[in-house]
Amino acid sequence: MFDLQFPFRLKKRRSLEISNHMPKMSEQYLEEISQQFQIYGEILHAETCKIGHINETYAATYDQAGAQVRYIHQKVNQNVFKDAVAVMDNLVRVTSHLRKKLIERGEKEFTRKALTVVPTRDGKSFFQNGNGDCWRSFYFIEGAKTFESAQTPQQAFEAGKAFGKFQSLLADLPGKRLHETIPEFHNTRKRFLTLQKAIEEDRCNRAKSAAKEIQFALEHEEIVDVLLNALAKGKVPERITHNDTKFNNVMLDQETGKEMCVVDLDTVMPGLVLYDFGDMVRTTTSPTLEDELDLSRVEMRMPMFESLVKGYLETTRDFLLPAEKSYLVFAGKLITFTIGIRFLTDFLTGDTYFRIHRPGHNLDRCRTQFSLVGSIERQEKAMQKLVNKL
Ligand code: GN1
Ligand code: MG
Repeated sequence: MFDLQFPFRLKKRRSLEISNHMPKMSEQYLEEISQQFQIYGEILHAETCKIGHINETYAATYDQAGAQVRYIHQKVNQNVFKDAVAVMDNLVRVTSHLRKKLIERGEKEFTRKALTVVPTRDGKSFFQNGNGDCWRSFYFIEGAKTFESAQTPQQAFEAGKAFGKFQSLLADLPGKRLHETIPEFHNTRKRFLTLQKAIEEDRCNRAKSAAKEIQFALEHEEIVDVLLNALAKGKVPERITHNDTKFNNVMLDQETGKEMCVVDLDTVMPGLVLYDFGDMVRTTTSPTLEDELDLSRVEMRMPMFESLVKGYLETTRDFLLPAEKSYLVFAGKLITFTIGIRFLTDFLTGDTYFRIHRPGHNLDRCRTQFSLVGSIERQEKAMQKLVNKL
């Protein structure tokens, strides 16, 4: 499965230095797991990566014969990803295929353009410790960066291009259908039903404080089945998609600003390209962060949208069907709405899914999403006109 060997031994280690408020438990884990992978040298220090709401991620620096080399160690959240074996099976297939395709295309920097899984000493794709925790490691991609929000149309263009290319490279993945690592992940009807149940039960007695958002959500019921129906009627096909195409999941080259590598591959599975495009609209077109408190700043900006679509079409033109293209704008609205109701549901049920950093955080995130839905709605016709011309 892997083409890497482990010809080295770990040197005797000095004490591990960890920064960025790493939880104590994780310090112990990290010491332990650093020795499980086919990584040469002594681990010097590590930092928590504050990226994502789900997994725990650390960047660790190793001394390899005098050179400092970084690796990513990541603990998979098994509360969210119940079947770690399936996640890792997909991950290995997807990253191997990406690498093969990049090499075939003559890409010199293929190790920077796709994630590379570092195997464990016994050749597995992940390490499971006594507690059942699942850890995996990747090469760290140097000279590239992620950003929490897109600042320029060029960045939006690069994001569209990167995720479009990702879908295109995976279109001919051989073998069986990928595992659904989270079943019905983008089933908006199911998400809506879960919200309705949370409202009815109101277990944490929070519905009152989210009355406006609940009303907004319920008033939008008519949009939840649109893409599900299009799929059921065969108008749009299932493809291999990323399913978490947040702007901060694409690494941009630090020098050129060009797209380098798509990360966060746990939800790569069968899906609609529209869900991917929708999440790009959600996370690249507004200047704000996902949890912006000043809602007057939340805005779908047309120049960002235009660049995003152009970037996306540049890499998907060969396979994208007219029907898929016709739903791009709608998908932006739908996905923003869907993530909004997921945040709202988590707020109502006690913040058990998305990691929060302050009380009411999930409600704040929901408000930001719904403001963006409003901004998209106000510009939907103009957005559609723009896409139709491309
Ligand atoms: C989660 O962990 P992160 O931030 O990459 C979530 C996405 C949401 C996103 C909202 C597996 O992704 O679906 O869109 O938060 N991932 C999962 O920021 O639920
Ligand atoms: Mg993710």
